[in-house]
Amino acid sequence: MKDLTDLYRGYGDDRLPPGQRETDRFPVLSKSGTPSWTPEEWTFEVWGAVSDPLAYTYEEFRDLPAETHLQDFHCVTGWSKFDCQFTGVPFAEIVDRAGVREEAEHVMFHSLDGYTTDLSLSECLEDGVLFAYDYDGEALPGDHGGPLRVVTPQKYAYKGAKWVTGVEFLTEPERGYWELRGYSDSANPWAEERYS
Ligand SMILES: Nc1nc2c(c(=O)[nH]1)N[C@H]1C(S)=C(S)[C@@H](COP(=O)(O)O)O[C@H]1N2
Ligand SMILES: [Mo]
Repeated sequence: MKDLTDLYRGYGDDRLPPGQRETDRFPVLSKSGTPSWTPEEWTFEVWGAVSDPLAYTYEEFRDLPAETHLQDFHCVTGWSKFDCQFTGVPFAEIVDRAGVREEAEHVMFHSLDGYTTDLSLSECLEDGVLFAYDYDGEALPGDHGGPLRVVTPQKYAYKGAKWVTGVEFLTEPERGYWELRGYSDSANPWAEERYS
């Protein structure tokens, strides 16, 4: 297991970002409820500025090299949950497999509920960005984005798309669902980048 709970040291003095309170619960936050979705009908696709577009079934995805991380989770609405154990495929693994082209700069995550969120490619390659399918050693619950979600411990959690169905590599920045509606594009919790 990789312990990333000291990742905050690169951003600030305190593990708890300013203006956040710690909770032991794991609240659910979704723009429009939990879509019904089973691993059997799920495919995960990678397209855009790549030389090898990818498509995986859930089984195939679970066979990719994976890591288990201990990491913190910060919601822009003010709660933080420490010590979340996520297992999944590091973003960099997908970049390698898709042969992401040199001109790719930005990334858009797409989800079953129509949610999107964006990050720069370099931010996605930071330690801790995972396509996670297990939480605390068990299949990720549907409310929390199962069968597959993204986690971004260095960002507010709206950067982590639940029910993720694909990743699009872009040659120029574009903004996702909340980013278009006033939330910060950079979303650094230690700089309290909540709104833009
Ligand atoms: N597909 C999808 N992903 C999403 C959201 C959403 O509404 N749809 N909400 C985001 C927000 S605002 C947060 S805080 C986290 C919440 O994750 P949780 O419900 O597991 O706590 O998911 C993010 N990912
Ligand atoms: Mo959020």
